Amino acid sequence: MTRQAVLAKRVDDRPAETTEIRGLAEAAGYDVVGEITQRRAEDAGTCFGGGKVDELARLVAETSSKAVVVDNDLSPKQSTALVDACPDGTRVADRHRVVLDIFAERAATRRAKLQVELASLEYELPRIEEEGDPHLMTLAAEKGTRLNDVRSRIDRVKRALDDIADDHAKRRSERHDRGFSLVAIAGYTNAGKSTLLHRLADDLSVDAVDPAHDDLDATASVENRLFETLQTTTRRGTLDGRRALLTDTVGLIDDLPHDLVESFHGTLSETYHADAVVLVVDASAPIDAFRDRVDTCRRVLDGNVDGTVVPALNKVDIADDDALDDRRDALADHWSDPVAISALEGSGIDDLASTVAAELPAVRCELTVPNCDDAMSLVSWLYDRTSVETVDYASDEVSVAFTGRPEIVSLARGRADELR
Ligand SMILES: Nc1nc2c(ncn2[C@@H]2O[C@H](COP(=O)(O)OP(=O)(O)OP(=O)(O)O)[C@@H](O)[C@H]2O)c(=O)[nH]1
Ligand SMILES: [Mg+2]
Repeated sequence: MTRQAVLAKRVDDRPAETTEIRGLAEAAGYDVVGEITQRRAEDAGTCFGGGKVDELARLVAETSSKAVVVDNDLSPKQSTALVDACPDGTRVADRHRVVLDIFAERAATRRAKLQVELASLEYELPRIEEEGDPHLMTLAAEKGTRLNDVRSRIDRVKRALDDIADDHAKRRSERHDRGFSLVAIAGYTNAGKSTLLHRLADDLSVDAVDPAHDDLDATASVENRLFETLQTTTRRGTLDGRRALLTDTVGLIDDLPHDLVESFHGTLSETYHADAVVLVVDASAPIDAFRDRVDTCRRVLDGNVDGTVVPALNKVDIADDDALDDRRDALADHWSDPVAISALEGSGIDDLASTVAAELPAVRCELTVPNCDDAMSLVSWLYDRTSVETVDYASDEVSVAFTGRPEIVSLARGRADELR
């Protein structure tokens, strides 16, 4: 069901750009029928100036809108003031609330649901503290109960999430043990992460590889809509002959409140602990927006990522050469030598795959063992976990050359020693 909404945005100085908040409002299911913007210092009580608030209220009434979507984070007091100024029944949602609404609507897995619930509870807590008339005893008592309910629910949700987070660390190490390198595809929302996942993934279904895990059967849907992806999706891929599991992650966004980022620790931890991170940036974004987005990615990734970050300048099919040079320069402050790609059309993908593959931990090894049944089972074990280059069978010996993750290579050496 679409609900009509008016956008409102206040900026201190720069021009008031509303494309992104419009995208967020639409992703949250609103039909945007009008907007007001204002360039002025923040009013502590109402965010906007008094005249602007009146103008906003009139526009809401004229367009019979049911909601106001504000591209600023409102304090509880500002929120209440805007609700009071607008016609009865108008919902006022700030940027933070809109992002929460989108996440709540789309969260599909238990983990994503818990994460959104946690972020929502943490958003509500200071608002409940603020609301009501404290000198009315009954209200104060009710408020006290609600606050306690919310606080204890926050504790329960955190504990449930901690248990799930442990599963993730275990899952990563199981995947490493099976010879897979882990590659995360990260970046700003709508940059083309899911499109890239489809490009890099093998046709092979992953279910056969790892049926026990819930991130494998979800499809990574591609849509020109912000936050299309709200849970990690993993596919098997072969990068320059290397076995990898590629994980598509939830997009980042400017001004995302810290607790919301925290609450998506599940998706961020896939990025933080991957062997390599492909950072997808949209080269077709206007240069100012491009810089802001790169900065947002830098803040989230810097100092947190174990693996190497490989930047990919995506959507080169719709960016001209001059624009690309500018984007490359803007990126160079943080990440140099991006691979230019079009995830949509497929250009640059092989180059990206080999750049990523070169960053994955790998050791080449040659083993020779006596020709016996156990040698055959060692060879098939290696086929399952490494990329095997050659196998030479002689009457009394078998030689195999392969490249694999260091821990797999040392296990293989141990097995070979047992056969000799
Ligand atoms: N022209 C062009 N469009 C692209 C390219 N890659 C992706 N797109 C489009 O960009 C939009 C977003 O693509 P997605 O792959 O869903 O982006 P995402 O980063 O996964 O987005 P979220 O999951 O919402 O964060 C879609 O309309 C894609 O078709 C590209 O290389 N060129
Ligand atoms: Mg996506």
